[in-house]
Amino acid sequence: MRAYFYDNTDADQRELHDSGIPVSIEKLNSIGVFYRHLDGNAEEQQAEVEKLCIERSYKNRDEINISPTLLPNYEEKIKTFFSEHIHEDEEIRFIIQGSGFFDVRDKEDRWVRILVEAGDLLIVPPGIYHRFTLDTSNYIKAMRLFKEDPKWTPINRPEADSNSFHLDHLKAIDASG
Ligand code: KMT
Ligand code: NI
Repeated sequence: MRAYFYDNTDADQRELHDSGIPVSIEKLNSIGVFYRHLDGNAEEQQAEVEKLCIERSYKNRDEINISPTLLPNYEEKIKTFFSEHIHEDEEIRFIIQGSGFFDVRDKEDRWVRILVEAGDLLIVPPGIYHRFTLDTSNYIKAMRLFKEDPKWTPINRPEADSNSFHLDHLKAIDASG
């Protein structure tokens, strides 16, 4: 995992877009984003995932392979993933193979780019504006975890500006200083 401010250039979304200004894990935590790397082999990592599911009451999960050949409706999906959106549920993503970028908005509405790789686990809070893209390797396999039944519908910007989950998120990160 590596996090930094996005450089906002017009280059392809799959490029690094590294502004050269790093973002710390503490800063991610202050906007409600949590990160862990799960050590060990696949079995040990899976045991950690099970523990987290119990601690945070997650009941459902799926696995997704994202690449031009593996994901049905790839072009359309990749556009949807990269449209700035929120969800009304917390999202956990565990990266099994490959890599990609989650971009999340900070308190000042700047994009923070988070490079995730195999073994990385990210918790994205409800109501935060974010988006996802593959990097130039064009492949990621991720486990997506859900508290209840998968609630897929992303709510895009600007419709979500007045969404109560988004407003609650803004309040929560403001209170965290
Ligand atoms: C999202 O919310 O954009 C996603 O779940 C992207 C796919 S998970 C790597
Ligand atoms: Ni999302």
